[in-house]
Amino acid sequence: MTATADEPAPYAIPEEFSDFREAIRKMVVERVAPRAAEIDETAEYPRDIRELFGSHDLMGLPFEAEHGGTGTGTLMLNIAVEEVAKACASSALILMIQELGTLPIKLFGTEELKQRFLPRCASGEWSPAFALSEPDAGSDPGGMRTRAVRDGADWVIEGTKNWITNLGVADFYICFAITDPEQGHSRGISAFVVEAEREGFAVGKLEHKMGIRGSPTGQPIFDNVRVPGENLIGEVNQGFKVAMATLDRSRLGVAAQAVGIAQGATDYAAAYARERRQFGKPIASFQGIQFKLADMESRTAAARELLYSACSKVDAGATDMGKYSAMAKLIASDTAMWATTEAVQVLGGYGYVSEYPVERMMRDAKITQIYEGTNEIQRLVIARTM
Ligand code: COS
Repeated sequence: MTATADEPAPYAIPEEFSDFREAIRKMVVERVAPRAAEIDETAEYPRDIRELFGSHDLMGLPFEAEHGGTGTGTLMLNIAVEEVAKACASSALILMIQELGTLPIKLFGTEELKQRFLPRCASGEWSPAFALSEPDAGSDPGGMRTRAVRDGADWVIEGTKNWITNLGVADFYICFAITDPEQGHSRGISAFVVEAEREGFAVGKLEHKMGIRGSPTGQPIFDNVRVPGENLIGEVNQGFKVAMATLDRSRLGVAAQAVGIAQGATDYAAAYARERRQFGKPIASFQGIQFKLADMESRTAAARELLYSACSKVDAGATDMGKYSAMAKLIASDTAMWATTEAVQVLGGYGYVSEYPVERMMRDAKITQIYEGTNEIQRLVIARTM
């Protein structure tokens, strides 16, 4: 079904989605939440959580049934991301990257590429990475330096990417490279699949990060990596559009992660305020705390409404999905940063120490305002449509 920008995008959550959400909630409370503090502290990629997601069919959420997925669409995927992020943002990123790193193939790849990569991602066996940014090309990926040169039927890729999620964990990297320097800024770029075992590929510097510490981020190095012509995604020199069309959809994952973090912090602060007594009463009985909690709950609910409605735009193929996903990402991430900061305030001194989860949530929230396009870039994307 294709919808235009003018059509409203009412979303309804089908009963099977609600049932699935309940099952995910239970799994998160029992299996993910107890691991969250440790994942943050050790900064180790949680392979056990990835296996858990695989065994509960979560890794299949980004994919169509014909490629081994659940075929349940964007709304269900992001409901799952939100539920996981309530307890552990690093674990939510496992699902988000499964979507971000495969969308280029889903949207633009040949059937051969789809069959080669998507089913093994849907089962959870493989995980991808999306390699667009570079040390000198963040908000402006059109200024990238990585080059790919044709050599017979192959392409040879040379360059270094930066801030790449899943570095060292990914089985393959979607690498964007300039294939025609004559075309100028943001043009003449192509997208390739580069398997991690290809000669010349190396795992470079890994970052020490403020948040999402259970997810490895860093510099993949492509030192004259040779890939066959079949690894080109979409048409040659059309890679910038592959990247933009991907981000138009994947930014909803960041929005969902942010809504989850905001709700997780709100729920924790509310429960704490009912237990914590000062001046002889639970602090939840003070209006100063009540107002904070009411605002946190309301703003998070508003962000969720925008997220779900943007997801239904993507599922309906609406022409203004990019604008809506940018708006959802902007509002949800600002809400997450604000709500987690308020949660720390509600907990006071306890909020500031790692024995309680809200300081981790506050650190995790910050990246949602930055990655998959800073919120300044989201405003630019939105303003261009007005
Ligand atoms: N979908 C499809 N095509 C798109 C598009 C979209 N959403 N947005 C732009 N394009 C196309 C344009 O139509 C243009 O095509 P033509 O060559 O046929 O004219 C081409 O891409 C270049 O577009 P434009 O000139 O608008 O590119 P800019 O360099 O001005 O960049 C922004 C635009 C700022 C939107 C882009 O650089 C951006 O999204 N930056 C943020 C990157 C980001 O999110 N990084 C995070 C990394 S992933 S963690």
